[in-house]
Amino acid sequence: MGRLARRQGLTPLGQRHTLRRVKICRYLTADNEVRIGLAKGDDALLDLSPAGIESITALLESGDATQRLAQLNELPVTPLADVTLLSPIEVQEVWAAGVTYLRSKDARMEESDFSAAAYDRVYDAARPELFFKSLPEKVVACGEPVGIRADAKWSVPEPELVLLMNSRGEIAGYAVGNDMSSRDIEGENLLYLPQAKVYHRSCAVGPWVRVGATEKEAREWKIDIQIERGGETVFSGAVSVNQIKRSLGELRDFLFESQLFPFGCALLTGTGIVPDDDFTLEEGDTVRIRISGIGCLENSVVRV
Ligand code: DO4
Ligand code: MG
Repeated sequence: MGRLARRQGLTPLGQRHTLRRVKICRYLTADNEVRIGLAKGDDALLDLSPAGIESITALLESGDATQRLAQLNELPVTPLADVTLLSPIEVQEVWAAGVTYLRSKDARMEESDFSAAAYDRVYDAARPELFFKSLPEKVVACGEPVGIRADAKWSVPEPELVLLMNSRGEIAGYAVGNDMSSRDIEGENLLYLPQAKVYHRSCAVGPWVRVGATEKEAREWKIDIQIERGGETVFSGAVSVNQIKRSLGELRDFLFESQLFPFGCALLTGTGIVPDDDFTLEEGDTVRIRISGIGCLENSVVRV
């Protein structure tokens, strides 16, 4: 929990979670109603609205999400095929950490002589790189297209573990994220980072939020990515979350330092997978990112 949150009288809960492998999502019913669902097997959801659970934010804020979900029974079952999955980011600012894996540092040092020293330095520095990534309403859901900038020549997806934190800074959920990036713009000058990272359709998160997992458990997950073009896989890669240099708690602590997030916030934790330098995304590609403990985020690519 950050200093400011403590000063505002927000207290940590310190609940022990008892349930395992609990995944929730936000979805739209056939009648266009937004609901929160609990995954039931691979192809169905339990509608949580009769239990009074109407937002992911409130559930994560309660600090006892897994306990509450464990006590539920007799909920309506909805086939996944009958709903539209929405982004789980309701009202949270979305931030991102950078250069948290060795692969990311190396790729960025190769991409730019001009900025190489900055990346080298931040990888080993006490303070991590943290940048603002997206307003909540701009986050792209699973199944919607992510964007490549029309004025960029070198665009890549960045498959990342996302931390969902409540206002007290508790890591209450985990999701799959894509920090879309324009590498030529970023490489030209570090001061262009916001343009390389923050543009229309540049951030995708979802569809699942895994609750009740510890950091130790999250570090055992594997992230993998597959990019398809015209029915062929043109890039695939994988990394273990455990290869991240910093602890997740450390990233959270820096983000919450001298900062308040009244509704909590989301943090993409950096990429450990970077395609070779001759690879760029094209319009029409499909990007599929999986994290073993969470699920799969799939998006097509459109030029914006
Ligand atoms: O400064 C560059 C951004 C790095 C980044 O987004 C990452 O490592 O994932
Ligand atoms: Mg990134």
